[in-house]
Amino acid sequence: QEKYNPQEIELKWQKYWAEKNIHKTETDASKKKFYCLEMFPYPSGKIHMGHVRNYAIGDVIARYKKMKGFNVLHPMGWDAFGLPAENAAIKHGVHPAKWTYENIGYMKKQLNRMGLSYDWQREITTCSPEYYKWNQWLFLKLYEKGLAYKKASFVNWCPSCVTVLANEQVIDGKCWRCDSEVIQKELEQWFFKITHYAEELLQGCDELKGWPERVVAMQKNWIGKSEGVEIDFPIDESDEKIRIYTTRPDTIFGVTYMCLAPGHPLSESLVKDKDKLEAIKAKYGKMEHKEGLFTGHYAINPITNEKIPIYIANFVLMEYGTGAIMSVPAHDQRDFEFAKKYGLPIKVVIMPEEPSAVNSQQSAELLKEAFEGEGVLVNSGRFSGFKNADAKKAIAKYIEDKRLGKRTINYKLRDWGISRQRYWGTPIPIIYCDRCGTVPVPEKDLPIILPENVKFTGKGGSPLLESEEFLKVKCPRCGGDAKRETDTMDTFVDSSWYFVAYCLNNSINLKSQISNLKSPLSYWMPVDQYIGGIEHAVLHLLYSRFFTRAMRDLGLLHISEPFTNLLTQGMVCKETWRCPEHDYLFPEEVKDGKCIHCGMDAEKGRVEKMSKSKKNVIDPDALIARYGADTMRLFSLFAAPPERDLEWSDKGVEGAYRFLNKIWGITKKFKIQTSEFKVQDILDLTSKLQPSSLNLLRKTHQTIKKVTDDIEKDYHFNTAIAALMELVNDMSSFIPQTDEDTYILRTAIKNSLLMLAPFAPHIAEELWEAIGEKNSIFEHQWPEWDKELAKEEEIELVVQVNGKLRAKIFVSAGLSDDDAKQRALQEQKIKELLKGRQIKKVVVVKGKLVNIVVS
Ligand code: ANZ
Ligand code: ZN
Repeated sequence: QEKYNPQEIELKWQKYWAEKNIHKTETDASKKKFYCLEMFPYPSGKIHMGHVRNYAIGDVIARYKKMKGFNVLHPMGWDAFGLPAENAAIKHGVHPAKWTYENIGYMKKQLNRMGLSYDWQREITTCSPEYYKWNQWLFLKLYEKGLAYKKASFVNWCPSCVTVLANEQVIDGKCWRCDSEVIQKELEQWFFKITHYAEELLQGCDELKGWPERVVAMQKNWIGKSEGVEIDFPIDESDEKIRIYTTRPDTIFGVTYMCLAPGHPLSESLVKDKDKLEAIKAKYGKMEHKEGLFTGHYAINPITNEKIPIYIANFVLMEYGTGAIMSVPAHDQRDFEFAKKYGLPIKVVIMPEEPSAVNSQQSAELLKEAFEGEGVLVNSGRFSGFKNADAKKAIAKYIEDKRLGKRTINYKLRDWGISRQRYWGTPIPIIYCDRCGTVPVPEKDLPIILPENVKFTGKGGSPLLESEEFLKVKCPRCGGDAKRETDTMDTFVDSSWYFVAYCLNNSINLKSQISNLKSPLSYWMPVDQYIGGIEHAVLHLLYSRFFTRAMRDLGLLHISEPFTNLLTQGMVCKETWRCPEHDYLFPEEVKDGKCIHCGMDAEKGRVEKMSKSKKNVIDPDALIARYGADTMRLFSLFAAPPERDLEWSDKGVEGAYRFLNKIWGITKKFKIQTSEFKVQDILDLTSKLQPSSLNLLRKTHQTIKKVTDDIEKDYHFNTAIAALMELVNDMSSFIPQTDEDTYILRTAIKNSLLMLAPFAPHIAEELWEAIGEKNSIFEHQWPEWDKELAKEEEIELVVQVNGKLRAKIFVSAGLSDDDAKQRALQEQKIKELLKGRQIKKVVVVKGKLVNIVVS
């Protein structure tokens, strides 16, 4: 008998799918659609097990939905701009484009070798001009609407390399290249006004019913709505006022100083020593090291009329509230630390209500940290004695009545800074002219192509700054000499709308879709199921939600939320190994618990996320070469539910492989025994069947029900596969004796193959062909179950108390011992008998009886 040879059959079917174009999708308004999307990868070079898991999950969903009759869109592409390509250029002298496209070529082969059902016609590569042209077009549209704008903002700056650094290039506050201290420098930057949609993005969170709660909470938190009060503090001996924002007006009697952000307009006029101001600006935003600078000026607390010193502080953000705060060291930890550092007074104005907690709060001298809890106001004039929650309202009202300020709402969400001083990104379509100022590139001149011919030295910033061919341009307004913007866009821009681009079947033309009622965008959007890593819980998902709204307002989309359901898959983990001499070891470097290099005992460490640095990685290529893609897919789906972490186990992989061999063996063995027997009516047949046959028939239908339910309910592939394995076990121990028996077994085989197909598509196709089917298994419908046959068989269970028969109950045949015990104990008659007596022991004899032993 023929052996299961995964290499051979997998390549055969991959070729078949490609030649028959089986994964191609057409827009078809007469069909129900399902848009299944996995987060597209960065083409770093090779796929890793994290990708394998992500894409295996997506592929099962896509293939399953197709068998359920949906018109499925399942595309793939490349998040191809970004820093690593540029670093490779600096290090190895390869052009970023070459590096990127070579990686894409290799990774695409790897994905195809996994047997993923992508419609490659719709492939997107974000670094291609056909794609980034539309980044530029969207930028111009946002610019027209005032949703893209320029302002000064701080960036990481290495004074010795004279260049801007991305956050990833700042390591422990130092430059990654030269190790010198990184400072904050103010530069003009482009922003997208995501705050325009802050409230809508927040409200929309309540609609995200198909998202993990944790992710929704992270989105809300990031938007960070807070309600507070703006209050004007007059500057002493001046006509100017400082407007502050606080969420704690109840603490206003405890204000002992105030702080401005280094970039606050008043900072310039209040601080004489410009060097000192520059020094604190360079440390802007570093929350761990709070630094301040006394301005020499004072302000007046408008409620108490106390005179308080004005400081500049690096932890006060210009982008939040009003860029100025009133400082209450007794009740705010940051203010407390600052006050201790600069010897500023601390005044307690809130006491905890429980007397036991009061002692340490009584005097400012005794405070070891700020008291940020709830309590009652003290030292607060006419508001003393108020509960602080009430005082918040009362004081806010008082401030409004006296016209000292007003209630406001603030969001933590900042506008999205998209300027990057990098080469490998989308050029921002802006031209600077000495006469006309900032001029947007006319639509007809798009795309602005990234010049190929540039030098990568790694010194002095973006190579675009030195590219004459790129820089020099005629002003579109006056025709005079002008200069191009050299900043490129944050690569998160690319990934904020790629899911929209896939719908356009690789002839991306957004403009033609405006107000187009028959647009494929209105058919395919939103994405029905999005699958990806939790690391994107905030930025990528928020930016995509923002872009979807912006595109809606441009008349491109008819929806507001891009992703109806979101699945964040868990990590792939594996134990680590180290040896005293060679530190972390690859799995191949450990033999019989010893390091193969030095023979010393290797120590097994914790199970951790697979990573190159810990060397606890498995190479997908090697795994496929050994077991085939179907085994790799099956294992990664079977070992844990999708949203949980998955622990790698060689035994588990072996188990998956054995299972595939088993189903292979049974199918091959029984495929030729044709039976002339034809069923007219399954139920009519059941009365004539042997009990063993009837059981297998029942089991088949029960399994179809269970597998379908598990997939439908949160994609519980692990339990679905387990059920399928059980059925296959029953099939292998079944010995058909009559034609009817053979028929029942073949029914079981056929249905197992259909259920196996989304998980292990190649072997399913091969065996499908072996049982004489002519078309691809994926053109067949997902199996249905018969309600009667899928019913769990009921059996009678005897319940004894101290060995005496006391009751009989009916339970389903497959009931676990624990559940049988619970059912027996809950039986009314038994409950009464047990009243007041102590249960010593409960004995369960599976399928027969439960005996309760009492004193
Ligand atoms: C006085 C006060 C007393 C504050 C107290 C807190 C506790 P949330 O709730 O996160 O919105 N703040 C305001 N603007 C700021 C800025 N630009 N940079 C840094 N901090 C700023 O935070 C609001 C609180 O953060 C405000 O309330 C203010 O400090 C501070 F016992 O005012 B509070
Ligand atoms: Zn001009």
